[in-house]
Amino acid sequence: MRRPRMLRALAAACCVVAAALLGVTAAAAQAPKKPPVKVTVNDFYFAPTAVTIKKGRAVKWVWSSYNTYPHDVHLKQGPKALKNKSRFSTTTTAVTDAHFQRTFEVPGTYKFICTVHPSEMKMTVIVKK
Ligand SMILES: [Cu+2]
Repeated sequence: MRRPRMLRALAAACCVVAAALLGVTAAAAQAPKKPPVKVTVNDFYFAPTAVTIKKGRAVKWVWSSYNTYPHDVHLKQGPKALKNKSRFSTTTTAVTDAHFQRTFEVPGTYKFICTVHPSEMKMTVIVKK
């Protein structure tokens, strides 16, 4: 009579492990990583000029292949809690064939400009909790 009880206990332990594994899979399936929001960098505008995302999501700036002028992405103003603000600016300009992607973990309002065309090229990213 000892053996079946042990087998039952073993089977139960296996179920617990299986459930835990399934739980991990289910949780991953419930929260798929959303693709980055695309913003195009054009002569002489960002499109769209306003993006609202939930924290944890990324924005990807993609330079248009039609551009004939250089542009960059520069964070002019960000949330107070944001550290390492320079991470949200490109270090060089590009005309075409460039992209710049950043994930936004700190909620708040982010104001971007192109430093080559600061009066024309502006955009905002709003990050919600
Ligand atoms: Cu520009």
